[in-house]
Amino acid sequence: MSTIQDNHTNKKDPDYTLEEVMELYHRPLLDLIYMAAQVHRAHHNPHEMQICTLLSVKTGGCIENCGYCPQSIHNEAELDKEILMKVDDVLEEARKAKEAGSTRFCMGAAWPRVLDGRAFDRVLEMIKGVTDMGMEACVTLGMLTKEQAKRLKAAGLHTYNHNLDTSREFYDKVVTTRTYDDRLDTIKNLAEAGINVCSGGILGLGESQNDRISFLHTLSQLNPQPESVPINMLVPIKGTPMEDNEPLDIFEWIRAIAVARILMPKAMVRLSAGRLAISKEAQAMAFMAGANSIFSGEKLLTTPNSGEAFDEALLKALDMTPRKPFKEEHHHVCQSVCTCKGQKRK
Ligand code: SAM
Ligand code: DTB
Ligand code: SF4
Repeated sequence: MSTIQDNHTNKKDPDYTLEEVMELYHRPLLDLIYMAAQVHRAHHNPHEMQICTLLSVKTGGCIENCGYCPQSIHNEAELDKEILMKVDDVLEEARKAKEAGSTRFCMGAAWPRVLDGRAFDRVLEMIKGVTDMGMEACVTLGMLTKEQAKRLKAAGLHTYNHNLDTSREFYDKVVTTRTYDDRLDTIKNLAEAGINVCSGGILGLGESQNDRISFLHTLSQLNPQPESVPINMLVPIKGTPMEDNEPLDIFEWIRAIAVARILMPKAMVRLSAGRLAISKEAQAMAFMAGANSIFSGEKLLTTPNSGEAFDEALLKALDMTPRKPFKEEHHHVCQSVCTCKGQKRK
């Protein structure tokens, strides 16, 4: 692609070079938001917000040394560690989340990688149960092989979360027990098994603007592009090397969201960790810039989150409604009883 046009609505596959992403990123902020809003409106209903719920099904004790993470054994964060939850307890939480309006239920395990065995079998049961409830089941379990990805697919998994987190150039300032290419290999295994990939990252790790640009460019070059892109703002946690990080300027956060939306028009762009510290006005600006999904509920994995009351009031004030569950959407399209479990979603 040689030129950047302001109206991307006719483009099938935006394919920006690093230089073009850089040019985009540095545009006047309100022009960038305006452009992102146009892309957003061409691909999504701008009045709908997808509500997702997170549950940590296995907490703490992870051998990776991610500098931001309270669950790493290398950090000294205060944490209630928990072994893998029982399937029934997880499904009870999923039921509550569905009642509260969630359409996606994400289960996280503090594993560096998936190991075959009873624990993985139990997670497969959790996925089946959540899928049968009509919710999108998503898991984040660390690295995995192609064979394991196929088993997740067979269990009905909708999406797997595996973040690139930051740029390749900055990666070893954040974690050294694995490489950027390890992350990309897992993403490749997921894509080859036909699983939707949810991949995003964290802003505020101490990275530069160029790191954010490089990170967003790499994400957009994944083939296929991620189905969803979680944008986390660092939650600085006592006992981690990042506890005293300077908070990132909120307009940088919005700028990155707008660029993510333009580069990945069809993706769900999800405001993930860090919303508790972000004003409702800034969140509304992020929605204007193309964010269309949030994690709701009192808790993320281990840290507090804006509760349902806050989110309900925010959506009401902005005249937005929660997005419908994917099964219902399919019923609406085919007008018949659906047996495809949402796999043939329009
Ligand atoms: N172990 C799995 C892995 O690393 O892929 C999954 C769990 S991990 C907790 C999921 C994501 O949560 C990380 O990739 C990171 O983006 C985000 N995260 C963890 N701690 C965070 C923090 N303190 N602030 C913001 N985001 C955080
Ligand atoms: C993602 O990118 N953010 C979510 C989800 N994927 C798994 C996790 C945020 C975790 C924030 C820190 C915590 O609560 O432990
Ligand atoms: Fe935390 Fe995941 Fe890193 Fe483990 S691999 S320390 S759970 S972010």
